[in-house]
Amino acid sequence: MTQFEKVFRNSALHPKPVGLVLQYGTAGFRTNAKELDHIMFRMGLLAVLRSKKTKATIGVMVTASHNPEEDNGVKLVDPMGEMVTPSWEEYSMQLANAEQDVLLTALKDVIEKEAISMDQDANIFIGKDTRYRAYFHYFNTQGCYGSPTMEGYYRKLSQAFVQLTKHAPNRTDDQKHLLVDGANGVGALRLRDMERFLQNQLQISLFNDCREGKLNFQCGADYVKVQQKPPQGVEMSVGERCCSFDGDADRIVYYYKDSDGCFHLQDGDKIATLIGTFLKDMLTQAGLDLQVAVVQTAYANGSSTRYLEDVLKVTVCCTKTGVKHLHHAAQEFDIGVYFEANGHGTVLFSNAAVHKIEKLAQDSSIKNEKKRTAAQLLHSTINVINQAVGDAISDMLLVEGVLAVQGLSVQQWDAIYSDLPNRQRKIKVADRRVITTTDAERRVVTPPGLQEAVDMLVKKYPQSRAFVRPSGTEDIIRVYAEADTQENTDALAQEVCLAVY
Ligand code: NG1
Repeated sequence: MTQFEKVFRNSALHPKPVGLVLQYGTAGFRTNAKELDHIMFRMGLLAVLRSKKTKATIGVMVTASHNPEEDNGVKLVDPMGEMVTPSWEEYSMQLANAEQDVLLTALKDVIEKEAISMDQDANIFIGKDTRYRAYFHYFNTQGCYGSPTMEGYYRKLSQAFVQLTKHAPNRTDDQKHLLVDGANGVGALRLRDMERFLQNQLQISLFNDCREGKLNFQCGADYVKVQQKPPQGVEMSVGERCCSFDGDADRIVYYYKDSDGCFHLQDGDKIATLIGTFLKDMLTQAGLDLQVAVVQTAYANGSSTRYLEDVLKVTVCCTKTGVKHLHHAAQEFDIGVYFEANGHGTVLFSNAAVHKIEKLAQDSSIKNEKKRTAAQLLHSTINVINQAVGDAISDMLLVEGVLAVQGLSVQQWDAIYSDLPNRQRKIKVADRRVITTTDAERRVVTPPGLQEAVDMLVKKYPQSRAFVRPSGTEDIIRVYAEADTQENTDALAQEVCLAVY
């Protein structure tokens, strides 16, 4: 039996429901797990072709990130830990949506277009969540950022973190203490394993740690960000620093409760601002002329963008939602800090920037102590970061390291700027593709008239902004609004929802 005959026969065991069409969205295929059997089989086939083409290991990641437990998803990961290149997203849709009788034609079409040698070996690495992703991206970097094993990951990040804290020798136990909500996901399991490498420089109280409770249910970074309230199961005292991972641990948000019981959220925008400020400071002290840029999406709070542009004076760019877009934009700069407001992100250093920093950090002829320290701090910062795509543990250690070195409390960090009140809403629709957008998803193109309606509503409220876009991961339309007060924000969000219906 030929290879193709085997594929044909086995594909019949994973039949595609006739007529079902699925999109490769922001983060691969993602929907109710019941609809994904044929998709998993076919993505396996495509991963093999991608591996033969690149002559490298390709990742197949099975996760639905922050989605509820009944959903699942799959995406392909390229050899450097990045999302698969866009032209292969097209192939994945051709394969996924081919009816059974034309599946082999679709497969042979990819082989021919990409001139793939079928004699080439293929290597596939499969990852899954508790329904497992972020660490997997790190492993798939083939050793570029350190030894590609779990222990290699723990050691590299922990050592860099401990190096950072050596520049903050007088931290109290309170300053070292952090409450972590693991969202009952893989990040909780990994953090528990990793703690022993942190040499007591971080004392973690872990909640929602997979012992009981459901993945992402009333906990996790998405819940905290969207609901703007603490997760269930975390006992926080006034002023205590807390953070939440999402289910597959590629997002993190921070928060605390003040003496009036008010909840304060430090989301991806605040994390990007904290890191951007620190990097600019260190570069100035080290006398290094490297350009820092911050990449955001339409969901970035308007106050954060204003602070970054007007006070910090760094380049800010806005891309479409989804880390693959931010990652790509951040690669254009010496140092590109990118975070989605929901806490998904990392920092990228160009090879030239890494080289300059390393050279300076190792230069024993530097007499100026401030300069030498800054170069060493920058060097440890590079090592604490998972540049493959970012993950919650690496981002947590980076934030903790920066707060320690800068001597900042969570309240002082929060006070760098004040967020504008904001609200996100979801609208269920029959077909989200009726809405198309432009300008990094900030303006609607179709249906006609909708953008004009949104523009009129926005004019009613001070300091306001609103936009409407189809989700790339769920069958919904998302609405975002911000304005001077929470009341006005909620009214604006409601009015924009009505304009969409
Ligand atoms: P969609 O569903 O396209 O809005 C969501 C998040 C993205 C990104 C992806 C991948 C929001 C508003 N959107 O995308 O930022 O994280 O999921 O998980 O948070």
